[in-house]
Amino acid sequence: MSITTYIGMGSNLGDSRQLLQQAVRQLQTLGQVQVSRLYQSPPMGPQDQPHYLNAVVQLKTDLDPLILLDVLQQFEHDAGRVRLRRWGERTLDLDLLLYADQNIHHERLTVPHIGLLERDFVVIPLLDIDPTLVVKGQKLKDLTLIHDPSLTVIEDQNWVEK
Ligand code: PH2
Ligand code: MG
Ligand code: MG
Repeated sequence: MSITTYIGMGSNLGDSRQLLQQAVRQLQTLGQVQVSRLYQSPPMGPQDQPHYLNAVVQLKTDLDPLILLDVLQQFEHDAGRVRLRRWGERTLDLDLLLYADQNIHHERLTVPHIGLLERDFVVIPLLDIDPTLVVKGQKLKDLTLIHDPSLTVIEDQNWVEK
């Protein structure tokens, strides 16, 4: 019996589109995957960095949360993970956003991901996959931040071939 998890993906260094596609293919080796549309979004944090490509993946998996975190960090490493500063530019960022409806407080991992409800580049792709999602008691589709989004769709759902 597999668990529904959501992973946020971001990149603004290197060939971001290719890096995100590769990450989706790697996630497909772990279980059944559904992918949001592909977005471009202005940077949150330091403004002197390139725009990001962002997307979200739903992954059904049997991996325990900390094992899944290890695997995500391995995928970041495989992508030649470069991260220059906090909230700054990076080649590949894979964030474990949701793990079923669990609340996890661990020194290595906080789930739901901190800031999830404030980031349109996370909330809007999540809604592509499941418009009924509720996080911390909040229906995502009722959040006001989705009405004035800073991000733009650059590809519809089929940006990764099966
Ligand atoms: N990730 C960050 C910092 N800022 N901005 C956007 N638009 N998208 C991101 O994924 C992002 C960011 C650190 O993880
Ligand atoms: Mg991260
Ligand atoms: Mg992040």
